[in-house]
Amino acid sequence: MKEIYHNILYSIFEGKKMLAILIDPDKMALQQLSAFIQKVNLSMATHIFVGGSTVEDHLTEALVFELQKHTKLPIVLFPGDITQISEHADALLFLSLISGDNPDYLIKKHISAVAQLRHSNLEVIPTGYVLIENGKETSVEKVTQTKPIPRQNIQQIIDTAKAGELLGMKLIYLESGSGALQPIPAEIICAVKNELNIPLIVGGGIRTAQELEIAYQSGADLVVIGTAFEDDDTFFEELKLVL
Ligand code: 1GP
Repeated sequence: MKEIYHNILYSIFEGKKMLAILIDPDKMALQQLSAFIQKVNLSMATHIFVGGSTVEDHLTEALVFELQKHTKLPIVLFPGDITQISEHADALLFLSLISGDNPDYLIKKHISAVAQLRHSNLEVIPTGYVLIENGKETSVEKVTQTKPIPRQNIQQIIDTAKAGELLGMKLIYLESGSGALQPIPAEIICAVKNELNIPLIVGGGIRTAQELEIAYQSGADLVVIGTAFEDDDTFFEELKLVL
């Protein structure tokens, strides 16, 4: 399946919002997977993202291999590291952490990944990853040793996202961090969306149907939610009220 990006563009053209459910291989036991995925398949989810800041080697491969048996939804890798690349997925967000100044996460890890990607069938989607401060230190911050952009620096956030687009990235991902105390404010989503000509992903700290609605109404094309499902899978029921 090499149509993931095209289908994202097409959904936007049709005015359809997208939801990715994020599964962290470190937090999801394989035995729980089948029951969880049944709920995902019945929900409004359009994508499954797989990844985490730190994941034990081979866990991603095992999880993705199992996942593809249970769902027809596109499986998109959202890796914290090159050890999280699996051939069994459909696409890879080739993330460059453009809000930070750590060369490892801007280009070096990407160079290391090429040996694996050169002959791969994965659809590789270059993605500008923009980390925004949320009130507490997140694992992305710890692992990447970068500082998020303060949420009041709206112009810097806009310019960073736009620079990603001008560099040729195909998606911008505004990230508040997994388990963030607060999601990205509507004002920031709106301001960034107004400047971009490429799809906008928003994630981090979204725990209610209302927060999801606000993200969509502010301009997010695709929203990513992980923790809310990990903490309470009745959240699937709450989501039925959206859209
Ligand atoms: C994290 O944006 C994703 O990278 C999802 O965040 O786990 O807070 O939903 P949550």
